[in-house]
Amino acid sequence: MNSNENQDHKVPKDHPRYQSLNYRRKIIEGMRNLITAEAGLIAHGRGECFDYILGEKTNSIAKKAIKAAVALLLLAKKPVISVNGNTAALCPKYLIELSNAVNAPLEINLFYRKEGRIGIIKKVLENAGASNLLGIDEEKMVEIKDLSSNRRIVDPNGIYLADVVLVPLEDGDRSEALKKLNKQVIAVDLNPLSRTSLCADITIVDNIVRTLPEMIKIVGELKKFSENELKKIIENFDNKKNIQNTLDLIINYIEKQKEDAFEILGT
Ligand code: PTJ
Repeated sequence: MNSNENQDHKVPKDHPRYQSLNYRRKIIEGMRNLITAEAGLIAHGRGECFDYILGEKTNSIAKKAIKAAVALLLLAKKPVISVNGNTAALCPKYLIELSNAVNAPLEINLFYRKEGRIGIIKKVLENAGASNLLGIDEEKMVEIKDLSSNRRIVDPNGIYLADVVLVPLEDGDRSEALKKLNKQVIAVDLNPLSRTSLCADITIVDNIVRTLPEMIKIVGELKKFSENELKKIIENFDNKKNIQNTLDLIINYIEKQKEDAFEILGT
């Protein structure tokens, strides 16, 4: 990247939307460095829009899903965390921390398999401290059934064998294919209406940059729980109800924003 481009994306720390602009910068730089797909910018923008109407914070509904997700990961025999370009660009260190905390390897799994992307994402994760990454050795990869996108290409020791898969920022088809293979799916998706959100076993409607640190914190709490206590958390979790509650939260948030806007407009 040349110095002009660097300057273009420098965000002043006192900017009221510093954090949001900083994550944008990471996605843009990620695209220039081949970490993020071009479409990753559009996906990020869609996510920002949903985050906006969720109040840009991890609400109590998302926290319930996070707790159930952590319980499921701790109970899993072969959990795997799927990594795409956006997550690698936004929060590589948190991915590694969660992977270590719940003993779930990271598997690079891309929708857009542009040449060189896997190697570059591997480097990003390794520079952030990862080891034993899956999804790297192209020659050893296998395919999962009923899926025509590139996400069908999986590691024979990872997603292929996994009982629980954490899929952040997905694109629909794969979650359905994983479900058909009797795997349990945990989705992190700011859009509560996406196909991924609606077909996952546990849907965390939240921004991945906030979800991962929250998950890591909850692992610390739930690690002391017995197997039965963890099972109880999952039994008491109702994904359908949680998504309905999220939609109600969005409706209420927009109603409130409408009132506030009318006040500003003086009507
Ligand atoms: O790196 P690749 O090649 O694997 O491609 C990754 C993308 C994200 C480009 C690919 O999976 C894709 O096109 O995804 P979609 O269909 O755009 O879906 C992404 C979903 O993630 C959308 O529902 C967004 O609202 C949501 N999303 C975007 N940013 C975030 C997010 N959810 C949580 N946290 C975010 N930061």
